[in-house]
Amino acid sequence: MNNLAYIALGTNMGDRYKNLVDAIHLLKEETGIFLVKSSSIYDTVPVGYTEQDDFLNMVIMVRTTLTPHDLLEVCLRIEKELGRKREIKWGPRIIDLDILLYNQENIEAENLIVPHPRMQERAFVLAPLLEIDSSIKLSNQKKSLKDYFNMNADKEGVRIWKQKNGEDVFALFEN
Ligand code: GSY
Repeated sequence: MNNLAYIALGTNMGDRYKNLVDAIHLLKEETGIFLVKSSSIYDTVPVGYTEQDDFLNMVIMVRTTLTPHDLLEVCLRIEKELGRKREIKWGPRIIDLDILLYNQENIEAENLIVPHPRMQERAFVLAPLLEIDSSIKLSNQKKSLKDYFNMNADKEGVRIWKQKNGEDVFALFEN
């Protein structure tokens, strides 16, 4: 289990909490994937195409024996298994599983770019990622991800989410 990867999860359709739990459960059942850490769950205002429901987002850190492409295959299979249909490009989704980082590798293949190309611009990715490792830095960037997060205008729309007695409760991410 020598490789360390970070995976971002996002959902804004159906039972969002169940979608996250189911996706993590299916990832943990895979041979060669071992869950090391998971962030809090965040309720986040949609970025890009804004005429859609709020998302739940989180990040997990896994150890894996899988290559980046095999890990991608697993993520795509689990998205499909949970009912994801790739219809509107930036539209609503049952579950999205994106590989953010794989060791310190830079991968530029047709179907996989790592580090994830837009991760520095997305507070809904940076907040949960920084919660797992606040000193994380991309190998090809001068600024730390914390610097990117602090510059990010979307961070107001990113709140830690929990349910208490069936009610949604929120808190801000502090770094
Ligand atoms: O890339 C993931 C899908 N996505 C999201 C998301 O997961 N969260 C938020 N807040 N906005 C988003 N816009 C897109 S597309």
